[in-house]
Amino acid sequence: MEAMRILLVDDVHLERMQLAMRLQRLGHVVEAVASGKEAIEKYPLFDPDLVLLDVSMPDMSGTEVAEQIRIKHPDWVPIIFLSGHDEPEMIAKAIDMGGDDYLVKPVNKIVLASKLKAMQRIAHMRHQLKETTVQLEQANELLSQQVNEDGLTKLANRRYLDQKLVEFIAWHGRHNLSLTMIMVDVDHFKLYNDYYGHLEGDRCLQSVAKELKSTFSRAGELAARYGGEEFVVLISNCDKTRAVRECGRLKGSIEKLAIPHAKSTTADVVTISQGMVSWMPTGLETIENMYEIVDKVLYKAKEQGRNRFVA
Ligand code: GH3
Ligand code: MG
Ligand code: MG
Ligand code: MG
Repeated sequence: MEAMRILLVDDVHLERMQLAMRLQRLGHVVEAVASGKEAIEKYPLFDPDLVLLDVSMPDMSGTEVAEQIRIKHPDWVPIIFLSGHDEPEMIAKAIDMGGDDYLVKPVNKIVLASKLKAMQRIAHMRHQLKETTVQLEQANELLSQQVNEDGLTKLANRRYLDQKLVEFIAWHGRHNLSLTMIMVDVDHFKLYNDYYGHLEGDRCLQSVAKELKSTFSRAGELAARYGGEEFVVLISNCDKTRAVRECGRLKGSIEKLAIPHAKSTTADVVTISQGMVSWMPTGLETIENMYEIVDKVLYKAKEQGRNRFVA
């Protein structure tokens, strides 16, 4: 069993020193204080596994101290009361006030050692519980990140995009601001896959996604994987003039990646087509509406020859 951190509280100097020494000899780390006030101050700093608490002290009784500790620190650390009295009523009251056990002074060596052993078990369980809680929190964090992330490209996924689009529509509607939505589709991607293989296709999508992410990384901008080789960009508080600029910028930066595409009839590198809408939401639009509209605009860009954007 591991050593415990024991906070010992007793107003009588000699008793305190003797008990502290015995506890240390048993291998524990002891912080010994003389009053309830000191105990309450030391408690959070020392972070004990066990509190040994004298019942009768002049400034503040042990039961009052226990009560305070229980209120301030809901994480349950065992408290053993120490007292010269062994009346059943005293014992009952001490337990009622938040104590876990009661030792009568002078404390018998064997009784002390075995009660400490019992408390060690509790300390051990508390430590394990803490560890498990930390692990659970970490797993939870990872999970909530993964829930919103596309596995291949690490962009926001469709689920997250849908959620943000709902929020954006409502927010821009309320504030009378324009919202821009761009749908991006990789040109001749089926031919790319057929010629270079699916794995190379995945790498191509990752490169395009990375470029999207760095192009739209400011506050109020979101790049997400809509599905397959299609992506959606949302830009908050962005009118058509700026949106046109953004589309042009993206068109250029994807071309500049210079990913060879031997089978494209549009260019000899991978290109994208974009459909863009900028509008002042009424707040009543559904996301399905908006995807449908922007998809139709994208289709125009495809029809007009690809590697372009249509607004
Ligand atoms: P267009 O220029 O008209 O967009 O033609 P396209 O070939 O890009 O469009 P189409 O919809 O015919 O083909 C899209 C292809 O994208 C088909 C599908 O296999 C591929 N694809 C979708 N998701 C993935 C993926 O995660 N990885 C890879 N490698 N390919 C994917
Ligand atoms: Mg006392
Ligand atoms: Mg497509
Ligand atoms: Mg395509």
